[in-house]
Amino acid sequence: MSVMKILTFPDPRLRTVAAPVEKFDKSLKKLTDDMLETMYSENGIGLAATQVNVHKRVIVMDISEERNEPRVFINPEFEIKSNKSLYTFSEGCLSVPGFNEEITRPDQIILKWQNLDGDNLEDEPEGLLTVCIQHEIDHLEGKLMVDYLSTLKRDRIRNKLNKRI
Ligand code: GNR
Ligand code: NI
Repeated sequence: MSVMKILTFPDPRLRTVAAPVEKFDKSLKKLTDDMLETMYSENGIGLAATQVNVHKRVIVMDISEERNEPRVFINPEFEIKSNKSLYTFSEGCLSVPGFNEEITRPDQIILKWQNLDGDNLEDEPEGLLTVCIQHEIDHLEGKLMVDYLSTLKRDRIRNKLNKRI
């Protein structure tokens, strides 16, 4: 396994729309192992392939306290069950390091995805998983947490991150 380099905002490669996975082979398993190692090494709760410059529809996640429940979502999609119930959460992003921002999202969704064998799965998640999966699917669409903020806030974050190096 190996730790991969994470792209940071405003790297234009984070704006790439990821392509669906068609081959459920060994190299897909290796990618998810490397992504999990990368996520754990950065203490993240999720990681989208886009963030490691692989433009395929692959997400890894572990929202457990003990950090021993790795999950893999291939070709994930969600449908909003109801827009009536919204949830505001202070989100962080490994591609926007050092910033936490409150973001409001629908919290009743139907989630569909495939596992590493290509089996189709479906669930109605709750709580943190609902927030995290929407955050990660945004990455696969080239969308970032900062896109939910005002232009002023986004520009401030961009300036600070540009000055960092
Ligand atoms: O580690 C992460 N924490 C987090 C907290 C609240 C909402 C979403 C997240 S995902 C983030 C890791 C990351 O950047 N995934 O893309
Ligand atoms: Ni993120």
